[in-house]
Amino acid sequence: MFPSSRKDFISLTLSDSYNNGKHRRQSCWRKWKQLSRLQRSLIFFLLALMLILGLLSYPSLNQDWPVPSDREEWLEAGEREPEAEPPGVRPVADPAIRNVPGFNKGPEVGPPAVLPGLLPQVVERPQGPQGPVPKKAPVKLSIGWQKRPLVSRRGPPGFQRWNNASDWPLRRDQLEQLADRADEEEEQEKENKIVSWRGAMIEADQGTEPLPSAGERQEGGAALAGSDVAAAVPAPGIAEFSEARGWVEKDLSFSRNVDVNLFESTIRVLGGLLSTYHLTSDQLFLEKAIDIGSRLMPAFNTPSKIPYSDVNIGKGTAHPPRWTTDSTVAEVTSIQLEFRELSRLTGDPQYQNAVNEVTRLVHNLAGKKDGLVPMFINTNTGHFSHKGVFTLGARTDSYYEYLLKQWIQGGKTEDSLLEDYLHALEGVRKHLLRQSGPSQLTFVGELSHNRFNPKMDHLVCFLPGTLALGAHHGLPGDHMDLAQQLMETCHQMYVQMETGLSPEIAQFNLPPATDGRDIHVKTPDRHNLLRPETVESLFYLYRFTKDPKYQDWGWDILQSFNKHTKVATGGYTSINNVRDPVNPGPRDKMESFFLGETLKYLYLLFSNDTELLSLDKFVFNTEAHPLPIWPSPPK
Ligand code: DMJ
Repeated sequence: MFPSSRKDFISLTLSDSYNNGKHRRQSCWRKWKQLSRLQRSLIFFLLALMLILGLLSYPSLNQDWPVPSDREEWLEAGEREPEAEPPGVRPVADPAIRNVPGFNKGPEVGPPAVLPGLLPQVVERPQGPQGPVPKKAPVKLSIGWQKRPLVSRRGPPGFQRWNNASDWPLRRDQLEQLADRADEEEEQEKENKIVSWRGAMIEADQGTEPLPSAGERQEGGAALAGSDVAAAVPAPGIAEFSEARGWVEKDLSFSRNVDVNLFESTIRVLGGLLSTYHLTSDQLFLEKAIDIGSRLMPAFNTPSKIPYSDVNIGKGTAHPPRWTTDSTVAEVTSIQLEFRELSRLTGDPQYQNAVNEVTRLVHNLAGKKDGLVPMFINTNTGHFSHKGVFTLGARTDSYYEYLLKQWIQGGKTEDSLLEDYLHALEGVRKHLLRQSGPSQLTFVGELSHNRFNPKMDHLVCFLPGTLALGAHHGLPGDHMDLAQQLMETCHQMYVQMETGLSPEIAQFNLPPATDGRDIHVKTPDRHNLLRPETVESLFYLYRFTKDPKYQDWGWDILQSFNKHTKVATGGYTSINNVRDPVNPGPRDKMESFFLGETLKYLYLLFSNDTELLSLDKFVFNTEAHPLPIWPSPPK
């Protein structure tokens, strides 16, 4: 045998060798042994310190740098776009959809209930006491950045053309007007040729789907993408809907040995199927909804009744992620609209009992800060974990959204939901709301162990829409005031970027700002995933105020998507860098929510028909799938 020094020599000379690791380890061990006791103790101390610091910063790290998880693997698999748009495919937003009788036929529901003493369906002017955020002067931006030219179009003519479904067929004068614009439309329609639901469609061998560029296949997730997007075109009679229906009937089977994420499967698949059922009255979609809903139920078999994140829908087993027994608060509190609706439709209370129990537990839970919730909850103890970080962004966002929306869904009778929602808004005003410098943009930051962090996820841009929805349903007028201020901020998160597209996360300057900029973006946060939250809120704000500036803002965003994220061979892609219009860094990946949500909200934003999925008859789940407001309160 060679003496150890000989081995050291060999390990160095064979540094490229595949088995060089063993020699390197031996060499390290030898060096370690040569260290003095003091040196070794010092190294131990430093390692222990790093470990403790690492553990302490886990919640924020976890948020900023999400660890790849089963959920993300599922999403990765489920949100791919096609290699190329098949020939002859019509865009989702094809105006023909507007010509389909029954497109807007939801179930007959009674008039929405009214909060005593407050008028519903009226957009109230700002009134009453403001929160800690002082009334701001009109935004006047002194940004040194390159200003993009303002495009002042209110939606593509193709969208406006069918702007009142209930008035179809159009009156003669409307038709004449339209004829005048025919050329312009033809031009425009080329540009607006978006994607068909086939864009996320599954090949005959279900369970695989093509990726945009390489013809690569991705296992799993096909059902998620397919159901999410099928629900974007629920118009019986149009070719693509029958194709989608055919796929659901023949190929969509949930009898598969696969782990799925409870939340994503609920909001996309269950929500999509329930919504399609309501829009079409086609029993097939209800049957499929019952199938997937029942298969997700094992997630609730936990010691605390707080569901696990993952379920194997074939085996009927559930488990938390590999690295923790925690679930994400937003995930366990944003499945209620769907499961409650499933119980109402089937008459089987098991679904609503399971999700109502989660709501009850969270309602009574200690560890909130003026109604704001931490990001994690433990499935064994049922208690919040990693306390001390409060955000309206990732991991808590839709908790707040579903408090209001469940209250609306149930006919505004479940007081504890409204209490929690109003209490949380107090918490937002008290702890998270600030104004940036120099332009006084109102934004929602984060609180991390009592330290304010002026950081806002794009995800938070759901809030203007939710606030406006609450005001529409009778909550105080200052909710609408705040909604409009936050809407302006979300708009600025787009227009201040060189591509006209928002980054995933924005950092706001707190006054006094030294460099004249309100918004900064950290390098790892410069991506854009084609998210819907801003256009979602624009839709609500436009519906309730009829202020055309919201359509203009949405139109500008669509133009920017077209300019920087459209893929020549078909579909759209997430990009790496919203600050670089020359090379935005296409990722070759299109999330299914771009079709299911972003395009749907743009479509609705550009329509002037308030009866198109009326907000007095429907409540949209967090994946933009409309579910009916119940005609009578829940039992
Ligand atoms: C959607 O899947 C849902 O809206 C969810 O609540 C969080 N955001 C994504 C899209 O950004």
